[in-house]
Parts: sequence; C-alpha cells; structure tokens
Amino acid sequence: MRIDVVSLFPEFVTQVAGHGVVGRAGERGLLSVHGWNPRDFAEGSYRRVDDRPFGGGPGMVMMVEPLRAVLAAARAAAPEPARVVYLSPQGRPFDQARARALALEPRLVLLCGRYEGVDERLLAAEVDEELSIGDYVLSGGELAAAVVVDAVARLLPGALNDVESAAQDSFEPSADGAGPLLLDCPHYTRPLEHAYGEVPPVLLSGNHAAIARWRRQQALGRTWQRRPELIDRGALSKADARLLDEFLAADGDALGDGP
Ligand code: 9D3
Repeated sequence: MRIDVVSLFPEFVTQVAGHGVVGRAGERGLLSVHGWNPRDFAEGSYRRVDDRPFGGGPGMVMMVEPLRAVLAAARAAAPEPARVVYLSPQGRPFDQARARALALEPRLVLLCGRYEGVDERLLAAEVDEELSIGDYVLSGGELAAAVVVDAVARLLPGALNDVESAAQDSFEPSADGAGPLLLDCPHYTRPLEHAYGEVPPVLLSGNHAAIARWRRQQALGRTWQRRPELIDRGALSKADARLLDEFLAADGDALGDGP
C-alpha cells in the first residue's frame, strides 16, 4: 500500500512510518508513506495557502488552489487510483471496521486541515470520505492522520509478527465471528513478589483451561464495567453470561481486579 499525506506539516505524519510496526511494514515493502506540502504548490512570493473566511468570523480557511495542485501532484505520483480521506472534526468516527476497509485499498491520500478547515468546494470535488478520530479538539488533522496510518499499517498482511497477531486485538472479531468485541484481560510478568500487589494465583497454576476461563471472565467483566455499550448482555452465550455474573457477584475484588 502507498499512503500520501497532504499537510502543512507532513513530517509530523511521515514520522510514524519510521518507527515500530509501521516502520517494519515499510522495511518489508508492504507500505510506503510520502509527505506533500501544499505550501510547495502555492503561488507568489508569500506562498499563501490560507485566507480569511467569506462571511467574516475568526480564523483562516485553507484555499482551494494550493490544495488542488498538491492533490493532483500526489495522485500523479503513482498509477493506482487513490481514495482521498479528509481528517476533520466533522467526519464519521474512525474505528477498527473503517481501518479494515481502508487496509484493502491500494492507495490512500490523507488530507490534513489546519486553521478553521478547508474551502468546502475543494472537499466536494476531491474528497471521498471524511473521518474524525474522536470527540475532542485537536489543532489539525496530522495526529489523526498518524492514527489512521498506524491502525491501517498493522492490518496489512505480513506487518505483524505471530505474537502480535491482529486476530487477538480487543477490537477484532474472534476468528469464528462469534461473541462480543471485548477489552483485553489484565497482564502480569516478573517479579512474582512486589509491594504493589500479588499475581492472581490461577496464572501460576499451569491449568491452561482455568487460565483461559479466568482471562475470558476478566475481559467480560472489565468490558461490562468500563465499556458497557460494547456488550449486549442478552446476546451473550450461556457460558459468557455465567462468567460475567460470577465476576459481578465477586465485584472484581476476589478476582484480583479491585483494591
Ligand atoms: C477551534 C476551532 N474550532 C472552531 C469551533 C473548529 C475546529 C477546526 C479545526 C476544531 C478542530 C480543528 C482541527 N482538528 C482536526 O483537523 C481534526 C480532528 C479533531 O480536532 N478531533 C478529532 N478528529 C479530528 S480529525 C481532524
């Protein structure tokens, strides 16, 4: 996959392609990330990319022409057609399902806004999809674009090593497609003894069935307590419903989830 990032601060986004899983996807030839600055396509000695909003009001708006030119150059840099995604607070919520869909594209262009946003005519003519990463205010689309690059890159076939397997992630449906999407269970590692507390004894038992049961129960209980909207209690399997009831009866405490 090729991702072109259009931004007044392109390095802000292309940086994520130099580290960790995304960096490795690049080394493995699964992904390339390229930055494009609209300022390089702006006219005149001032190289203006923004202007005051028609109708008045605070802030500035990114102009059509530098963005049209930079998008044309980015599109022309490779033969495949590109899906153009505009990161904006007005976008549909980005989630794991959108990440999976975008990971199937041969090319993406991620358009990052600054100031109050982009002239609507440019968006109507050039943008296929508008995405937000959540209900909080950022200073621009760059961090959101970095989030999209990271979430998409780790889904490219071969990007993850076996132990990192995307299939185990909280927001990925289970292999058989059954059951709710759950938050992860707690994790522990050495040392066994620490002033901050104990390791749940079941994890030391060597009983793999009991460990799997405990982890499933923790995942169900924590999801119910922290993200109840992810669980339709009536739709749980009998086994999951029992695990959750047992977790709630113990209120987490006896199971090592409480103070
Ligand atoms: C203070 C400016 N606001 C006026 C009411 C509107 C506004 C414009 C531009 C708020 C934020 C931004 C910049 N944000 C993004 O470009 C952005 C974003 C976000 O702020 N939150 C969540 N997802 C995204 S994706 C792009």
